[in-house]
Amino acid sequence: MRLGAVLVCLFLVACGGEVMPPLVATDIVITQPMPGRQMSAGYISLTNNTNAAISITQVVSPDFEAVEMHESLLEDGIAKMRRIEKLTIPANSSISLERGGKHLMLMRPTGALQTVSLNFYSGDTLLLNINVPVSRGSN
Ligand SMILES: [Cu+2]
Repeated sequence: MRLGAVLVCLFLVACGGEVMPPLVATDIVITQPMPGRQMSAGYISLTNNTNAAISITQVVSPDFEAVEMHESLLEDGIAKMRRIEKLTIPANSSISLERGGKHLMLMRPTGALQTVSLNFYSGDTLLLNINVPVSRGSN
């Protein structure tokens, strides 16, 4: 009966009229630029609260001259990364950009990095804007 009560509560919360944003970013880490290189990496979890897949096709930041979406891969035992054109988050699911996997590559900072603003687009549509402090560690 205990489980039944919990399920009822969840159902009430879900139907409580609170509208969830379609796309939510959590666990955001923007690294300090690697020593001697004008590049930071961005790690983030993205949750799609809608019933349709969301595809991010571009990420733009006023704090960097260029932002690319990358994925890491092993080729003949050598770690490499390549650019990906879009990042798809399936309906009602989350994806994680993390070390050794998909990530954001933030190139050529336009000033001293303290807080980074990131805008996620699908085509011309702005899906999400976040502002996050840069982490203190170098990775
Ligand atoms: Cu990269």
